[in-house]
Amino acid sequence: MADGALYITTPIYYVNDKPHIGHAYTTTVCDVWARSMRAAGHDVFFLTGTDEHGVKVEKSAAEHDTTPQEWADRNAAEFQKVLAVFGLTNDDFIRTTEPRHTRQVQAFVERLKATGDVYLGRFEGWYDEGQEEYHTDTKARELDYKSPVSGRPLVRAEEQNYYFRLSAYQARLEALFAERPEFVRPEARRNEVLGRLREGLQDVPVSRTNFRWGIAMPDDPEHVIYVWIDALFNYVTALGLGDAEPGPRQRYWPATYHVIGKEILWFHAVIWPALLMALELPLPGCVYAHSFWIADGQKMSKSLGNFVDLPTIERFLGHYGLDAWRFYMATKGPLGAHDADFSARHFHEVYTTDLVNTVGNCASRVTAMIGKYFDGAVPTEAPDGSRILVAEHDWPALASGASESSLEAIERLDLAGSIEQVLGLVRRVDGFINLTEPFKLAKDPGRRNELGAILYQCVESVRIAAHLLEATMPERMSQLLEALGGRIAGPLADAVRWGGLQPGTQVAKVALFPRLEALDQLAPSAP
Ligand code: ME8
Repeated sequence: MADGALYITTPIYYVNDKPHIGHAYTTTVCDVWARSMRAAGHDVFFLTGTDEHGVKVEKSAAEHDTTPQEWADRNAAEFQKVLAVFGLTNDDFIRTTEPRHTRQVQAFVERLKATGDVYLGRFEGWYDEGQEEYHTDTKARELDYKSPVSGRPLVRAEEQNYYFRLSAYQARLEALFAERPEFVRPEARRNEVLGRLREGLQDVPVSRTNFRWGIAMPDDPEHVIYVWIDALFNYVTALGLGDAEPGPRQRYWPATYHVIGKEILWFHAVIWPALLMALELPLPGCVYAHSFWIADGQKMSKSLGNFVDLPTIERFLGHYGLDAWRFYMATKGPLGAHDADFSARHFHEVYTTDLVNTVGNCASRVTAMIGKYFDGAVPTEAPDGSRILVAEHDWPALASGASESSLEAIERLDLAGSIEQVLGLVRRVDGFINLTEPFKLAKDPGRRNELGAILYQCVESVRIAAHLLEATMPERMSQLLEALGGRIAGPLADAVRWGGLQPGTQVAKVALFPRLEALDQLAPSAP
């Protein structure tokens, strides 16, 4: 991964929909990564925001008897509320109706007109009105001339528009994909893009005349900049890259990760890099396209009304707590090539197995024994100067192995893999307690040093685990670190170094994750 400043982005969400699990998910994934990278000592910028222009917003505003701007304001506020509810630490929230964005989009498009990459021309194609997207003849045939999202017929449309010369970037895009296999992840998504790229690229419209709610084309205000082009630029306008004086945020470009859902991959993996090439700007490190949450085995859709929406999520938060929600998102979410099924039963199983029985139980066992046998003062690991190797467990090596693997995995955005390394360490501590039976040793005053050594190794491993899990579960892990005498300042690699916990430190007994009844329905009104 690149050194220095790091930059992670979510898609900017349409304001004509209410926030649901999908939006919360992508933003939470980025948040866990951003928190981890900050903890590791990097200079991180984490961006999210809202996509506020286009026909859909214009239409829904009219349906709600209000202006597009007011409608956008109202719904952008809903999305901002989500950030607080989920404890998200974004550094900025960009709205495409803000002057800082519109001004820079116009400047970028003007530059593209000047280079000849944007030109006025005629276009005919198969148009998906709901998605505001054109399909090629081949693709339209494959789709049986129906929208893959709404199922409504594609319409044959012809327009005089400004176009972006995407076709001119075919060879450079092919070279990009060949040279940088990590540019699109996961692998299955990359293969899909490659397949479509090989069919050949056509130029794409960058302006429309069939709606008004958008950014005017420079020097031709009859034309409004196509909402997708407007939206993609958010990633650089938030950093001020289109301004005459780009300012200090330009150090974050290029983005380390653009995290998106798989349905918007083409725009991000092909159109966006081509636009950047045309503008001679560096390309992002990786476009990461995750799969979808489905609910109780079915695709979530408006018509089925089975979106896991904000009120439903709030019931889970109220019952299990924010950290449990974030843990479930991070470990069981659809980051890989397959969709993930959200079910209340599965959520409850994961909560009980991993949080109550593993992390919570281990932390409370270890802190309770130190309370009972050492009056809460951390014992000495090796009182006679030599490390006691009990039951062939080399704890410093085990802990540093787990830390390194966990940090490596999170850099690759493998959240589940990163967390699994830490859970593995915690499970080993539990197994070690069962094996060495400190509660029996405690009865023999002659084995006090051994007892102390065992408990030191356990509590030090738990402390290291707490640091590594803090990006995912900030509330409970900071509570645990407080109980273990406070967090160690400095970069994560130092905080997780073996031996950080000083003998004599007072630790308090903790109860992190209470055993709970199952919340067995997704929605209060579900049958
Ligand atoms: O597409 N599972 O905005 P959008 C997981 N404005 N993630 C999901 C999901 C699901 N079932 N449903 C949605 C747009 N998402 C454009 C983007 S970017 C320059 C412009 C998440 O409001 C996922 O990240 O439809 C997906 O890509 C995004 O929400 C789409 O949000």
